[in-house]
Amino acid sequence: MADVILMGEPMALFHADEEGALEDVSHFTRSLAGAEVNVGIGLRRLGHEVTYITKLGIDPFGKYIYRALEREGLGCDFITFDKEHQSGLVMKSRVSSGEPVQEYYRKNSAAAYLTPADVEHVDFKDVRIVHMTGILPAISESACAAAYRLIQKAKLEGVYISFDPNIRPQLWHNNDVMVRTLNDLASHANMVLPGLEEGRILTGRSDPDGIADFYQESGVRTVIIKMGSGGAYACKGKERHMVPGYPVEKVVDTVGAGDGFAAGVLSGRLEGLHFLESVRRGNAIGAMQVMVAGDNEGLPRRERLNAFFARFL
Ligand code: KDG
Repeated sequence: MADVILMGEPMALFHADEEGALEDVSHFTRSLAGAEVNVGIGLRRLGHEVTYITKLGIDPFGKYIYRALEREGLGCDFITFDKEHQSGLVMKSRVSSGEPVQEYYRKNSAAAYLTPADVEHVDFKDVRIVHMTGILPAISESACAAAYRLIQKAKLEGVYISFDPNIRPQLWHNNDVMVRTLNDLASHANMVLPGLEEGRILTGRSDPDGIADFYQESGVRTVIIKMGSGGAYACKGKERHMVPGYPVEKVVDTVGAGDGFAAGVLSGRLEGLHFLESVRRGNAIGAMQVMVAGDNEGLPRRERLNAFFARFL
């Protein structure tokens, strides 16, 4: 079985070929998106085995996504096709610096029909990490129930649980429900990876120490707060460290940076790196991801990662 299990909604991404408002662009390039997919790709490129659980529509996008996941080497045994619902799509504007606009077409998508039954037969033998984001529970009640079931099973099996809140307010019908659900899911995790702004929204605390206290008081041992170019505030038990980020020549597109960070931290854990080394690797991969367009195109294989670190020796 795999080192890591991920469950989420992969989407076909239509990325504008030119800058400008999405309604003014005529040509788009298709690629792959989805927070959990990005983490899975990042881990695979570093040589780790990943099982990915989802539901796709039997449509050209679903078939494209399935093939792309196979090509990246993700384990697809727990991907099922749904005859009645379509695969999710996302359109993304092209920017030459910073945050693009993302427009989702994912309501009632096949993945929204994931249920707890979809995780019932997943084999946890040799699995070391379950990584989850706050996107899956946002897409439907049954997907949220599936997320809870996966966490419950991981806990029963003694598997390490990592949780990235990845808040998407536009996918929730109610802000209070979003905050309550994400904090409750987080409280079951061994490690929580909020961005600073996300942490503020979810905890009502403004500073990194307050955010870390909030999650640690709910039982989470490791909290790493992502601070963009500033690096990450890494808290494990009583240890707290600011781990500086890496300089980036140009921030082309910020999407996928947090997923790259998670892939770095999780791969470090799988390889037995010291906690702070893992956080450094997370910072490095986050920096590499923001320097290119695309949601996962900047996630490095081992040689590129080593070459990146070598620049700072
Ligand atoms: O974290 C980046 C992903 O979230 C992106 O690839 C797609 O926005 C997306 C989503 O909701 O999955």
